[in-house]
Formats: sequence, C-alpha cells, structure tokens
Amino acid sequence: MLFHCGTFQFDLSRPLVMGIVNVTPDSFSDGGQHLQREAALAHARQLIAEGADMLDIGGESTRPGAQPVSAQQELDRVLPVIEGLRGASVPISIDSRKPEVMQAAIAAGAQMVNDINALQDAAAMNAVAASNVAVCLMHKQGDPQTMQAQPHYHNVVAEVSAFLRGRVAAAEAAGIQRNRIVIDPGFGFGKTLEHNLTLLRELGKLAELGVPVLAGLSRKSMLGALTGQDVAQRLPASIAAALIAVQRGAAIVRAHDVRATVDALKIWQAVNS
Ligand code: HH2
Repeated sequence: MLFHCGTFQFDLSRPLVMGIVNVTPDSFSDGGQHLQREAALAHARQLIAEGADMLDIGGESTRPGAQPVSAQQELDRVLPVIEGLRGASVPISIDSRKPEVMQAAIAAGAQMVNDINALQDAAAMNAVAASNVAVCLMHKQGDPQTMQAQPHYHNVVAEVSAFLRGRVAAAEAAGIQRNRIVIDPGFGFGKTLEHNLTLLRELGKLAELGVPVLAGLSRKSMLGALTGQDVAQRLPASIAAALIAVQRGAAIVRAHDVRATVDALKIWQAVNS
C-alpha cells in the first residue's frame, strides 16, 4: 500500500521512524526565540541524518497536566522551524490540534498534520481536506489537563477501534483520500497502564482497519511505570516497545531517539523480509 504524504510517497515495505522535534521552551533552550529556533533546526537536521523517515514538529506539550498555549505562541515556535526545513529530504509533520496552526504550517511546507484530536474540529478537517497533506488521526479520552484522572473503558480495544473507524470515515467523507490517512491509539492519552498494555498487545486489531498504524511509545510514562526509570533513562524500554509495536502491525513509530530506533528496526526488518 502506498502512503501519500504531501509530495512524498512511502510503500511501507519497512517500518518508518517519525523523529520528534519539540519546540517548547522546556525542550531546548531558554536563550530566547532565535536560539530556540536554531537549536530546534539543528536537532531536526541531526534526526534526518540519523535516518528519520519524517519529522514531527510540535509547539505545545500534550503531556498529562500540561497547560495549553495560544495559537500565536505555537505559531511563533513552529513556523520558523518548518520554514527552515523547506526542501528537506523527508516530509515534515505539524503536531497540533489547532486549525490555524495546521493551515499556516501547511502553507509553510508541512506535508502532514498530526492531530491528537483526530480532526474533530470542523475547521481542522477543512484545513487538511483543502490540501494534499497526510493526516494522523489519534484517539484520546479527555484532554491533556485532566485525561489521566480516571480513564475508563468497557473494552479499550473495541472502543478505540470504533472511534478511529469513525474518524477515518469522517475524513474520507470530507474528501481526504484513504491513502493519506494513518491512525494511532494514542498511548498514554486517557489510558491506564493496563489500557496501554492491552492496546499494544492487540495493536493488530487496529491494523485490521486497513490504514497504516502509527505508535507513539517513546519515553512514555507507561515505560517508566514498568521499569522504574525516569524519562532520561527510558531508551531501552522505548526500543523494546517500538519493536513490539512493529511486530504487532505498526507501520510508523514516533521516536525521540532516532538512531537507536532505526538500528533496532533494521534488525527486525532483516529477519522479517
Ligand atoms: N504523543 C505525544 C505527542 N503527540 N502524536 C501522536 N500521533 N501519537 C502520540 O503518541 C503522541 C503524539 C506526547 O506528547 P508530548 O507530551 O508533547 O511529548 P513528546 O512530543 O516529547 O513525545
């Protein structure tokens, strides 16, 4: 199956790595806008050199408990970075749930929209439909500020799957072709450790929906809960989780540590091809 990502195409014959570039004040430098932009650009270029197949640029942290930022703040952070990466050898994804940020990012050259809100905002749906960019539709329960308070499901896999099936149908109805869509169970977004493990165990059920599955497990707190490691020490757990996700049908993994993830997946690929 060909996955169309703006002007890029992937045949998905091997798992892809989406490298994470967070342009948030806590993620790079407190030396002001210019230094933050330069640091983010340098990091992005390094991830490309390490073998990232695409980059996900985000200006708002969606960690549990994170405070929302305004569209203008988000634009000030991400636009210069997206513009600086124009003409890059890999597609750039904008990690945002705000339609105005998506629209400006697309105009600046982004080839994919990664929406943790799965285009449930009509203006977000329109922004993607009016372009040729790809979209990642993610499941979450609740909002980042409160989502980990009391996640509840009768059957987490069935509910996440039904939600994503509905969002794929809505996107198609709005004119977004299936070959531009990927889905994501949203690990850690309104899910207990048990919910996350069940989703990872049964990721293959989401792959049955017929669009590529993206898995974001890198450095997540579920890995900390299982290993007792804090966020800086979660590389081995992140690699294990990425491999399990790919083994169970993920086509794309979202990762901070691109070189290590690419290397691990090369071994998986060599054995499985
Ligand atoms: N996780 C985060 C952000 N965006 N997008 C998708 N599609 N899937 C994910 O699992 C996902 C995501 C986590 O957010 P954040 O708190 O910003 O941390 P980081 O971007 O460093 O992973």
